[in-house]
Amino acid sequence: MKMNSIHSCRKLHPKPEGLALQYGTAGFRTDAKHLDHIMFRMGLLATLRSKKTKSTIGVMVTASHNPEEDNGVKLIDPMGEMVTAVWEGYATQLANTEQDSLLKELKDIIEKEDIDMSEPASIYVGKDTRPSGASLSRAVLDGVSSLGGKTHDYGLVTTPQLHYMVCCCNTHGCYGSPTVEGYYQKLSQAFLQLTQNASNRTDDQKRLLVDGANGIGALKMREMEPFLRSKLQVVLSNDSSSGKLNHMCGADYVKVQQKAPQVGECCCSFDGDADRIVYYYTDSKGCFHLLDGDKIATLISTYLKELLTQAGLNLQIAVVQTAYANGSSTRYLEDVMKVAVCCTKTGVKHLHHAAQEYDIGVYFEANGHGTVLFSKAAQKQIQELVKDPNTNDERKRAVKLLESTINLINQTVGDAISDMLVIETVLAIRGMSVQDWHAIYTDLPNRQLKVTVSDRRVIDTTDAERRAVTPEGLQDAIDSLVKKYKTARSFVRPSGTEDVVRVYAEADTQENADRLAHEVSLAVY
Ligand code: NG1
Ligand code: ZN
Repeated sequence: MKMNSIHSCRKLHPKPEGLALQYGTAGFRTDAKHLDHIMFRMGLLATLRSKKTKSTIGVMVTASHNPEEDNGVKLIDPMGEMVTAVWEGYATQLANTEQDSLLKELKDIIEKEDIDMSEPASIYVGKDTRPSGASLSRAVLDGVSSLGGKTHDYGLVTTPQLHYMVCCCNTHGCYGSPTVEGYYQKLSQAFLQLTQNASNRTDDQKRLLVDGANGIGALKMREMEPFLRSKLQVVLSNDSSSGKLNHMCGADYVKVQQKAPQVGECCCSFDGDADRIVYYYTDSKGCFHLLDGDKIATLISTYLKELLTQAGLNLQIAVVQTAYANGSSTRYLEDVMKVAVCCTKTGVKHLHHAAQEYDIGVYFEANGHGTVLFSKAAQKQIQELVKDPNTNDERKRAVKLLESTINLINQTVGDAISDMLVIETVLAIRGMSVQDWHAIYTDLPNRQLKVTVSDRRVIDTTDAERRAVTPEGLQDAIDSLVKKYKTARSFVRPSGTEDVVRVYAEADTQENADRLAHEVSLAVY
């Protein structure tokens, strides 16, 4: 065990005294200036997690949709999932321990988890395109080597690519090959196979404007394009390293500002680490129309439900949403589609776990982060039906489409590139335009605002964050404001990634949604 080397190495990554950070909705996230010691310590923790699980663990250096000056880090568990809540707790403890107690804190975790330090450790590291990424990922690598772990530095990759790679490694290639090329091959093969079923697509239908948020998604889309053999013509914008990451572009900008950074009939935007996607278009009158995570969940679950019926498979499908899901989407899914809908707290780890409870769990946050999970049993039934010689042609076609769709989906985490290919496939197979898709249901006008308060943690929530428990009186105030409007709903919650309180409101008109959001913001102060 090389614990002694920590003594010397830790001096290179000192913790500023008194600085306390928390492992939030998606890891640590703050101004990159404050993160050097966090990265080193997450390298240490990932090594312990690897020894404990006897598996490869991922460490992704990214701050997703946050401004370019920020950065962050999150750990990826063996199956490509987010690390467990207990280890999130260790991460916070280790991050906030003052320099002279670092070794003691590590020993505590080793003891509590009964970790055999003679086990080998293997860590996959990746980063997005932020300028701070290079030195911060070096700090992670330093942390791993301090405990004698082995690293594979993938350099610039999207967050979902690193999740995919970790899963491939720990399933010994069953999920695919753990290389960026393996990822492109797996997804493109499935996409080409699926779009063969929609041979009459016009060139216009194959053309898609992609806003890369000036981030890693643009870079990786360019790498992937040749694999798609012109079956999708991607026109990239905000793809330069000179443009500022997430600035006036990207999925978060489009969703929250409800504005298009590019004008066209069929556009989509990735976020800074390419794990989120939203679609939109501008109509002939110049009006902007958004197709967010709720619309994506509706499109995909409708397609899968139809295939299940055609294949004669009795598998339970459900959609998992959060409080931010537009009320119209929930109503459409439950009342028209007759699909079970479940609501969890914000943060993909919550949605992911809820989706694992079903044969097929489609989960999407309204902001466009999501994927589809197929249970092992469901995948087995689908594979067996493909091979069954007694399956008639109609059933066989449906079940083969299901099988290829599974290969097209990155089941480890929401993935902008994979989701984009799934959406393009569904639109092609169903012969739908983005306008047809938009018309499935009409969103309730809504508004999201950020409020800065001295301590956002005074707000505590319940009921999947839809009601505030503290401070006293806040929920009553929200309730009485909501009552003034028709088909209205509003809630507040502290953000887990920024130092703000988020306010959400929806109502019968945009003016009323804006007014309600503003009034609720004033109640938060
Ligand atoms: P916070 O900052 O906790 O609201 C945001 C998003 C989440 C999730 C995380 C991780 C909203 C309202 N919140 O979390 O959905 O994507 O970032 O990136 O969009
Ligand atoms: Zn992201």
